[in-house]
Amino acid sequence: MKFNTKTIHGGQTHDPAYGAVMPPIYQTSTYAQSTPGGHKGYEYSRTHNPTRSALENAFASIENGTYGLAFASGLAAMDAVMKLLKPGDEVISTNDLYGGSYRLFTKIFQDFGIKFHFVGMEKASAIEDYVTSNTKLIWVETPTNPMMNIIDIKAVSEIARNHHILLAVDNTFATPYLQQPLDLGADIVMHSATKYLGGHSDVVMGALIVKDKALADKLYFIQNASGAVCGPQDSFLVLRGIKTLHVRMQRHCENGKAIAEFLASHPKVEKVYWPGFENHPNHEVAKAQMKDFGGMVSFTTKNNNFSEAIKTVEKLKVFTLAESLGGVESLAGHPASMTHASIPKEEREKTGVVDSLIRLSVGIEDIDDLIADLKQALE
Ligand code: P1T
Repeated sequence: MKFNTKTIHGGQTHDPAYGAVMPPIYQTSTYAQSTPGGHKGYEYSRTHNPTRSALENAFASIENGTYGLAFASGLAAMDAVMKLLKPGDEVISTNDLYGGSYRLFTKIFQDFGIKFHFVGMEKASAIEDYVTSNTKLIWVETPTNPMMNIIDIKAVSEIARNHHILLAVDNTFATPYLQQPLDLGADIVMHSATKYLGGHSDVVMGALIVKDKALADKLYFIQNASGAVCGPQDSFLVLRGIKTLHVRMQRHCENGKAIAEFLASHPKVEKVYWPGFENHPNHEVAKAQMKDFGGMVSFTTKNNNFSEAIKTVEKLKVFTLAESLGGVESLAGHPASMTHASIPKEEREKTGVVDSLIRLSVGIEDIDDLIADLKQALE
């Protein structure tokens, strides 16, 4: 099955009860048993729920994986991955990443005795300097949030394999429409399904997808034992969202390109971060591992002026000033004071998250309206 068919049919069967084409929302916490243990595969909805199972099968299908797991949020999915580790283990992570991911690592798991190294992985070989016998996980976000750095997944996976280290890739920005990390050698794919997979800014959810059965069994155990699962209604919404992922992504990419080019030619703009530009430092890697360049664009206003950037985002009318990304509607954010405020100023500025940085999640509205909106806000 090709990707555009998988988004609609992947892992799906018609409901066995009445042939419903969409899986019903099984709004139940528990399931009747004829005798202790005599059930139809479902005992309790923290462990399994048929609507969630349908979604988990879809996750596995679109990422070319074998096993999918759905969680209450993207961070809950990451939390489950971190629980594979033990005190003394070390993690090497991209140095530019979602502020909440950095917070989970440094404010929760560091206190449990796990050591984190935040490394610029634009040259994959940089990872080698941080590998020790305790390194158990490499965490990659690509494109990174919000600087749009591109990490070569295949090159990192070779390093991971040589040292017997697990490689997890946060595929939230790219989605499997643009890149499929398991095919490039990753062991775990993670999503904030809140974003493009859901696609309509109406649900918070996370996903993990793996190929290996032993790894899947460990994660299913953690999912059930820790219990950060999503409900059936949210499962239904994300399943519905996935069915249009390929058409939405196509428009996100077209609009993203037009906005990046518009911003690059605007006199009030200092620098535009978008992997589709030939002068993006890892443009060639992006071209090789991604089908297109996505709908996320970051830029700085001239003179790194905090109040200028704030004024610009406040003036936007079609773009909504809000956290999050990946929905059909365009959003603008100011990472330094919003999504990345939990990273100390000194740390975030090292990676480029300066006070004048604005991040756009370019939606699928008419491009003329989006450009006109940015124009009036910048001028
Ligand atoms: O918000 P949640 O579903 O828990 O997902 C966390 C997360 C993980 N990884 C990436 C790359 C993300 O962008 C996010 C969430 N990000 C935002 C809310 C944001 O505005 O960047």
